[in-house]
Amino acid sequence: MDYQDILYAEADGVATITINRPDKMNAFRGQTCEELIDALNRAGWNADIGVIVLAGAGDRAFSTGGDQSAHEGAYDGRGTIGLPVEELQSLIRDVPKPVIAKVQGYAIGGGNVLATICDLTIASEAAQFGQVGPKVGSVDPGFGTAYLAQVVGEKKAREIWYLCRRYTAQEALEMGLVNAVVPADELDAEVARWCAEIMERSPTAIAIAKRSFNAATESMRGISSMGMQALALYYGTEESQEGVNAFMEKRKPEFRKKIK
Ligand code: 2NE
Repeated sequence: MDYQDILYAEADGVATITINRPDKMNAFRGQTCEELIDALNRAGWNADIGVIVLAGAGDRAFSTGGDQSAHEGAYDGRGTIGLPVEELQSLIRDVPKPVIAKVQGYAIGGGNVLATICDLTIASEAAQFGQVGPKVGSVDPGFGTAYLAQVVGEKKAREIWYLCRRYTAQEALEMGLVNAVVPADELDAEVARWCAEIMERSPTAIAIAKRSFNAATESMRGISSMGMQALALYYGTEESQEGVNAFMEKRKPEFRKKIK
């Protein structure tokens, strides 16, 4: 597959997959998801690869989630909501090797969900995390919500979703959303150090450990697919479209006016 939206590189047993849409803050469209799925399968089932790093191009964003400019109330590709996002999220869990999110800037919306699902997250001091769904007419059910609660606890996860605040890298570290925070200019080296350490460990033991961790939260996959079906219906409502339109028009959404 020729990639338009991502970059793919392999070195020293590490596959680095970079969302390469910096002008869109690395927001993903259908094409991006398809390419990420292809790249994750390529790296995930290559026995020479021991670790996968998921990153965003440029210095502003890891990813800010679904591309709102390609959305207008409904995406138009494969997958329940018109984006194969549940397949992408599942695959991060299904590849039998650790996936590390390297977060240098914003991990917002579906971008934060991708980072959350990754096995490990290493962040720069400049990174910011948060969910925006209820601000922009969306929600990421299952892995984005219920699994987040497994990671940061119920109260914090509900705060993150209901209030849509942004959190600093240090706050994300304190709530267990990231594993380490380093100065921006040390991020690449720190991620390389974690990868090198993992490469010294038994790949089969790690694969079994990953699958064992996954098994305990496997019911989230069912919540995700059920929830995506609901999300597809929600995207067809005026309430959701008001969120998308308000974001694109840079104004405050008036959700309650739309609820009859
Ligand atoms: C990321 C954030 C917090 C940045 O805020 P700020 O104030 O620093 O910058 P600004 O002006 O908001 O954004 C800069 C440019 O990036 C674009 C903006 O539209 C803006 O474009 P220009 O005016 O310069 O042309 N931009 C940022 N994020 C974008 C996006 N996702 N799609 C398209 N353009 C984007 C702030 O921008 C923010 O909160 N963004 C909201 C992100 C958002 O709504 N994400 C989608 C959530 S829904 C989702 O991810 C999802 C899911 O979780 C599950 C299934 C399907 C979708």
